[in-house]
Amino acid sequence: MDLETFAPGSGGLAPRAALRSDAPSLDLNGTWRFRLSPTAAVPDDFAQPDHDDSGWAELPVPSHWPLHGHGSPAYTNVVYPFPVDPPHVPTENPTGDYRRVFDLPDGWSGGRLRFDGVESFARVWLNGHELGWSTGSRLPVEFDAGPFLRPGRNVLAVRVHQWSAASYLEDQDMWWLPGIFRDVTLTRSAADVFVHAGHDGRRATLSFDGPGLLDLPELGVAGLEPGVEVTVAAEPWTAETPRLYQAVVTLPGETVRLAVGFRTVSIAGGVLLVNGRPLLLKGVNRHEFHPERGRAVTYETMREDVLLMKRHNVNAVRTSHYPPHPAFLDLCDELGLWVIDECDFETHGFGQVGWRGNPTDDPRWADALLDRMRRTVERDKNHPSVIMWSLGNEAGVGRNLAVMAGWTRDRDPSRPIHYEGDWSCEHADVYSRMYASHAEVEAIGRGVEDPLDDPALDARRRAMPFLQCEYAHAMGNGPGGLAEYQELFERYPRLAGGFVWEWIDHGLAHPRHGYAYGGDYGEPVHDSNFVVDGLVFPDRTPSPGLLDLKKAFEPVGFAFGDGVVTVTDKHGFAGLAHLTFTAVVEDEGLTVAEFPLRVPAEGGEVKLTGLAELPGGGGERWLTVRAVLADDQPWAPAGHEIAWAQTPLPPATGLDGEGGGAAPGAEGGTTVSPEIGPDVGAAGSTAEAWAGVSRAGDLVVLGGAAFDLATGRLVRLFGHDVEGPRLDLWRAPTDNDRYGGLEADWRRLGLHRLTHRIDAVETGGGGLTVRTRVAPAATDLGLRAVYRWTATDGGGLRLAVEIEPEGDWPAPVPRVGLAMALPGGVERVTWFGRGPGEAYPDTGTATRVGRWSATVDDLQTPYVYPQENGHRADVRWAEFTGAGRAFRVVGEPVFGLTARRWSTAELDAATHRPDLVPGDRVHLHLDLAHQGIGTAACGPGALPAYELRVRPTTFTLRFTPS
Ligand code: IPT
Repeated sequence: MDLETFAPGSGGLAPRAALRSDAPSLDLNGTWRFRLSPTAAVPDDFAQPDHDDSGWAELPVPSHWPLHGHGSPAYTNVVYPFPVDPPHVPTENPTGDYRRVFDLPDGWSGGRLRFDGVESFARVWLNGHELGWSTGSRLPVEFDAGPFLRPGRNVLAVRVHQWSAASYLEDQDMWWLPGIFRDVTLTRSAADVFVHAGHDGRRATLSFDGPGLLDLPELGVAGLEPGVEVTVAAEPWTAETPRLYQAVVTLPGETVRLAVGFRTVSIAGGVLLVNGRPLLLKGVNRHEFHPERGRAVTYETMREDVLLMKRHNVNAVRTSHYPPHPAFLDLCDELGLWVIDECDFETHGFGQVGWRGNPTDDPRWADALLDRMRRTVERDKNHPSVIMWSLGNEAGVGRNLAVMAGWTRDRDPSRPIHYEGDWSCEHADVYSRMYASHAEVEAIGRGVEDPLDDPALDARRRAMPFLQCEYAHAMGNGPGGLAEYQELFERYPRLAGGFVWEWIDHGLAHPRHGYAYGGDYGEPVHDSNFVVDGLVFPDRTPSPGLLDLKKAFEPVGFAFGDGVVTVTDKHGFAGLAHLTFTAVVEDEGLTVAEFPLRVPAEGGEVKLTGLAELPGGGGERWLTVRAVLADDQPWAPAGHEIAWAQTPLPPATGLDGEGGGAAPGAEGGTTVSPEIGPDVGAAGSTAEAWAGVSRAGDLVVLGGAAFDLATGRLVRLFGHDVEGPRLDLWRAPTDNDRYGGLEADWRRLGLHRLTHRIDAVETGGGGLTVRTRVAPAATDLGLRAVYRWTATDGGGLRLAVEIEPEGDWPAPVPRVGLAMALPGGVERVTWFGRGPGEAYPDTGTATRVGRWSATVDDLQTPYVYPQENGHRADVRWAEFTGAGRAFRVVGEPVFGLTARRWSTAELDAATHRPDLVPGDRVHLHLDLAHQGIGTAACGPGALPAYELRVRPTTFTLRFTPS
């Protein structure tokens, strides 16, 4: 049966461009009648116009039926959720029957029924006549409706099968979501036009193929005939300067309007060029996704994506792994993004069976694959934003690639062809890879990569520009290593940049789980949370990873020298004239001066004078320079920050410049008397007095604190019940720790179940010394940890923890720090250090030194799959307030700060956001160091410089009442 044939469809019309036409069209979206059957073996009498569907459900079109209570979604990444036996599909094949009655407007005749996207197999009837069937879920198909349309009432019936032979070609890493999920239209437009608009940096040319005559009034073009090229005085289109011109093509039965952008893509000397200038792609991979609607995204959602990308310095999109809704490309033209438009094609699951039977290399599938490529190119060929065609993703190698590439090259020689799955690049024009390490990217940048066996292919590939179609897997906490990749991309002209994997977490809104991922719908085969690996959370809130990406992608560079800042223009095309520059001087995070910087349009050195003479409040002095939009842009308002940098300055002369202390108006430690809890105070009156230390029953009292005499653990601090700081090496593994294998090493070592042996609790020398050995069971590895507590002026305490490893530690450790618990009444943290967001050794480049404040709740980064998060880096001091009390922790010189209302064990055990329930304590981590984040969930782990190895060290903090 058709469901199990290699053919792509039957009855569809030749593919053509998506165009804005004045021909009448009827929007058939809306509420349809719907019936779901468990198999395909259901009579098709429902297609008859008089069929009684009164007992059927209603379903919106466009939508996916599993998101409307019919069946459920299922997620797999690489593997097929059915046996690999092409072209056969399971008998259990959810089949959705759709009916829609519409009235034909008076005087209407002829037309085409257009489906912009149906997953995965659609058979279509109009008034009981079968028009044909189609596959290619993310591709349009049109059927000639003319002969079967009737005046007045018409009945459209569509049968959609979830599984078909075509499902083997659609093994993308995403939810399987059947249904009519894009628009359905009856249109009388039949036009097809291919506009060619080039620009070599000086000269623009215009021509087109198709019937009709073209006018472009703004450029004085009138009545241009097909096939005739004219030179015009057009400004170039670039993603930075998306200049569009409105053209009108008048055809016999209709007039179409196109937004024309003039640009030329070329490759010269192994460098990717646009309009003769090098192009650096600062890209993301975008799946279409909405947490309630799946891939049935609205215009508002598409626009939100483009705006968010533009606001975060993203300049390119790979439409992974299928052509997007056509309106998305209109938005890319209008607002400016470079696009790699990818065919709806992936056969990754054949990799599981040694690529046996891969459709890519089976001639029986050639028509289907060519059909997909044609429908991609024909639909999207007029978009200036589209600069490359991609044959698909992860489809292995084989002869059908030649068929797809050959046709494409012939049809559109103006755009290079991309395909990552064949590293020999036999059919591609650019060398593309995914998740290559920094070292390999550098070797490719220098042109010294390992050769291919075939010398001719090797020579060809060596002359190609290189891009990473996927890198920096943004799953959970991370990605680490962005800045280092960007540095390489900017250093070597052959490197044309890349596309971070991926834009959005595909977490589906779920009544119990918050956001669902693979397995939450009981799928027997699934890939868990690998579908949640985006730069924005499912609701499109930017994650810290997106903020870091914005920093890495900044199109302006700053370098500080002696009394100067050198500003570099890193735009490809736009220059700096649209930006204004400001500088601010802060003393311990409080502004002491703010002034404009005059930066030449092409960049250069700007003198900074008089900064040392500025009077100020004391403490660390920092200069921050910023580049912001001078005027409103269509994608962001004036004042929107594009780039920034910071440098420390010498502190103001003649004032207290000691870090960690003198915040104007916020420091008064010497006048505050230490408060010890009433219980301690009472016992204290009979205490045996030691030098600087006193004894109160089972407690040792020192400064404003009390310790358990037996364990040496802190129990009271400035009136708070606390559980004393003790050494901690564990963190709730990140996705990168987990999938990259570090978590398994750590659990094998037992780092999540350290024991703390107390060897001695000693008083003397005005302080308390607690000697311990911290070690997991069943191993001879351990750390000697000596806690030395001393009193400081004003009732405070200093803690120096000396750490001495024993044994041969085979792996990096998650963290080295101190964990303690505070009462739940602690609500807010104000700190001077890096912020406002989280930062780990190889992430958090978006954070800057300043004074920040947040509630404990707001310190959490709500990763869909709970994991280590929220660490604030390089904290000089932090003040904890709540329940009418306050105290400070001061670094000597800095520490890492994490505070949460659940323990690390609870965070570790949680699998969805709602699992995290606030308890009655605030769990505080004061860290010396963390293991880097990396991107080992898919790709390289943390670079060696960011690995945390245990070594002898001392970690010093002060606790002060305030
Ligand atoms: C790569 C896929 O192309 C992408 O779709 C996604 O699945 C990503 O992995 C992981 O999230 S392929 C992988 C084998 C490198």
